[in-house]
Amino acid sequence: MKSVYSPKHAGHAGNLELLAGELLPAFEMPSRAEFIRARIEAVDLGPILAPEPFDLSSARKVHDAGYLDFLPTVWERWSAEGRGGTALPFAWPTRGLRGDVPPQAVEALHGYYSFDGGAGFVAGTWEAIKSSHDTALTAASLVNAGERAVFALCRPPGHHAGSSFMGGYCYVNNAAVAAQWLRDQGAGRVSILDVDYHHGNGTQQIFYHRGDVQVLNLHADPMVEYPFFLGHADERGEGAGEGFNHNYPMPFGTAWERWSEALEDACAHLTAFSPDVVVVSLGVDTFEKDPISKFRLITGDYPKIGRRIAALGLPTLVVMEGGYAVEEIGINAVGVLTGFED
Ligand code: SP5
Ligand code: ZN
Repeated sequence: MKSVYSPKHAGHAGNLELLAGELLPAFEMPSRAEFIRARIEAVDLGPILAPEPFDLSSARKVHDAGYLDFLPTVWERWSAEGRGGTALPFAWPTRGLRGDVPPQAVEALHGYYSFDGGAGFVAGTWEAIKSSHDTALTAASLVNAGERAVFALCRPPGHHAGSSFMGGYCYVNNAAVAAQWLRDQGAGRVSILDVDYHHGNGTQQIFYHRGDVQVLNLHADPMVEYPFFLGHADERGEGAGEGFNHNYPMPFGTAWERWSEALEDACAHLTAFSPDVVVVSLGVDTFEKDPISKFRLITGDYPKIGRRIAALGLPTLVVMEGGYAVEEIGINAVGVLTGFED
């Protein structure tokens, strides 16, 4: 299987996140992508290609213009205020406040376009975001050109980013942009299968009213786990999107037996939708040793995920999302990919 990777992810480094009452070094760190890259080479999965530059025209169809235009300016505006460290918001326009007036101050606009304190900026963040976007679209273009399955080693991840909000380490929703790009190239229907431990709230929000992109999400129950405010089983899509969103919230401690039943059900819905192409949002934070998560998948489970998805028999783009057990992220993520090679 071909992979796409850019070294520009590494400029997004040393940032902090606001997590459960503490300002901590972000769990989403550069070594994640390097461990995955090293594992691809170690198992000789296939060639690792550099991304081609893509314009933001498909991104503009899934993200608001004001939001997308803000992203490249954050660090510049933050540092122009004489600030260093990590640009992070600390105020958000919740219920009862004005959500229709974008403020001027950079830290306020950052809050306006965020749902948590988990999407900070340092000097290299925008370059990394753009390279991650290009990585997803380059991989999508290879699938569009006839490859059976391609891996986009995206960093930063994307599935928490919605049409006008960042959060949870995510800025541009790489999987959503890729799905839109594939539609723009002529795919009639696209399914996004999100197997990250956390609900892909951004992806769900982006396609919630659309019937051309089906969204299937397997994740920890948002009653007790981040992102908390979306991802319940009764969220089924609205309007033209009604019936095309499927959520599988699961309890802490979920292991392969229960998780794989949800995957089986999701695959049945996917097959019934009969998409032209599948986009997998691949998180391996379902792993038993993940430092911020509470599922119990083991290393041997990941190739089984790959084999099940490969058995759908559809052109597949695999987009990297989360996974924070850095030492094992390569073996687990690439384990899914090797499931396609059997
Ligand atoms: C892409 C992705 O996987 N983003 C995940 C963002 C998660 N952010 C908040 C996680 C809250 C975890 N709470 C437990 C703290 C353990 N010390
Ligand atoms: Zn996650």
